[in-house]
Amino acid sequence: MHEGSDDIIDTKSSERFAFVVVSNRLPVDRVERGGKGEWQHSPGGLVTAIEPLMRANGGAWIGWPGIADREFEPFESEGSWLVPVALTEREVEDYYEGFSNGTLWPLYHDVIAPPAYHREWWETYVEVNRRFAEQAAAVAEDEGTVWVQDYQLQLVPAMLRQLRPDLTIGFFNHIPFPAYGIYSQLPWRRQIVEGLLGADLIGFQRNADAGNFARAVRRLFGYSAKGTIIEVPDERAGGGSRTVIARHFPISIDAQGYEVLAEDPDIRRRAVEIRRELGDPKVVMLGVDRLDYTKGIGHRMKAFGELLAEGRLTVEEAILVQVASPSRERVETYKALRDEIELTVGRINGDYSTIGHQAISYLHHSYPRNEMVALFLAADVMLVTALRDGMNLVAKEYVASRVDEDGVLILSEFAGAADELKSALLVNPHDIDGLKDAIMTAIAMPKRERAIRMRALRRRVLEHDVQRWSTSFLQVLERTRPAGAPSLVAPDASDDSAE
Ligand code: GDG
Repeated sequence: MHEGSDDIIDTKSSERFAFVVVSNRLPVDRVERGGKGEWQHSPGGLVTAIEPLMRANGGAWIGWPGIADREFEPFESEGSWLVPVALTEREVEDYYEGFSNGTLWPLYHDVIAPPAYHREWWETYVEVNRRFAEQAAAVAEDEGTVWVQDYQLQLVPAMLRQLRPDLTIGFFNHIPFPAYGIYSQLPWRRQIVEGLLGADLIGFQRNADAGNFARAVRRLFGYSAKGTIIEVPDERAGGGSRTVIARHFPISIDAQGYEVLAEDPDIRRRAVEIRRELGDPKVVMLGVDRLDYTKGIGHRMKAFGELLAEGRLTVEEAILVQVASPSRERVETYKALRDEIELTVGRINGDYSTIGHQAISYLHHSYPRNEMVALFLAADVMLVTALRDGMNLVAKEYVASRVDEDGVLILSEFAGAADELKSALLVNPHDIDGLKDAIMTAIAMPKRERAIRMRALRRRVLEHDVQRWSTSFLQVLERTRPAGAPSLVAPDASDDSAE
């Protein structure tokens, strides 16, 4: 945690960096309390993956600090040089809540909710992307590497290449890339693809996402896209072309970090205590999601509600704990979703709970990571029923936490994680009867089968952790660099992106 940057002496504002990460949000949040501001470190998967690289290579991180209408000087935090990008309240509304979360998010998640197309939102998206690109151009060293993250910044690669053709540029898309039949709705479909093609390497979660992108390139521009290689005409190459690679690099978690927490005696005690507080039911089922319409929270509640209605389960034997962390609360669709979910919880609890036993324990809060791990350890069945999800880190966190090799993961085939976690019980969350059967199968699964499945899942997650993800991405990116440019990653680290 840092004191207000106002007090930090800016000694390095003209310094430039060999490695620059650009993401919508910085790895810290600006929090203002009682007239005093401070920076709070917000450790997520991406931060854990990228911080060691930052320390080793002298990196800078460019992003919005999470508060509108404020300007902050760059400052140092946990070995990285942080460069806050200022956004006005109107820009937050149009670029972030509007175009990113009201247009791109639903479109890229297969129009589960209808995307809104507003020209003012698009114009602000272009302006804000330009600001991020200009910041990156200002802090990247000659022939440096810039890694741009996610759908909020898809125009940055081409804008940056225009400003700084000497740079090596990577982009990673954390959410799905939809099939062309859906993508083609976007009035600015050419501009976005052109923006992404400014990168040397474009990473996706699933092979299918990379394939959808390559097809969009062929349909919109007619460029040759064979396998993972796309040839993009380049004026600078004197009528020749540049090569852009588009392939999948499934993101992961700090698996070891979760294991360490899961071995902690305090957290293990807490897991036992949670079960007791829930009334020691035979079966604890758990869902942990941002409160988002892509996560299929309503679908799993419907399935559970029907099992109670049919008497296949009772509240004495099973409880569903649903952590729904608050998310994008100013966006209309999210307000409506919250109402809908809370109505469902109220109905199911009203119909089936008893004085001593609740059907659904619904928690609309964020919890510290320790508590999450205790919940994972307390849960016999983990429900990940996303209707569409780039990866779904929660599925991997559950698996990494189960050092006891117990617990059953029910996983939607529409989550990217399903490509890797094949020993889970895979479900189609739209098929409510199938989901109900999977829940009953999970509950009845013999201990031996649970252990066999969990061991296989754990092997995958522990071997393919987030460190491996970032290393393999940067390794492939490095191969696109001109010979002789300084290296960011050790050459012997494994590249498993094509698995
Ligand atoms: C996007 C893509 C892709 C949630 N509530 C709490 C909490 N969390 C943590 C989870 C997990 C993370 O937030 C959520 O990650 P997911 O992958 O599940 O989903 P998105 O937020 O939609 O993430 C997704 C991801 O980017 C990475 O590329 O996998 O597909 O949509 O780490 O544990 N953490 C704590 N308290 C909470 O209440 N501490």
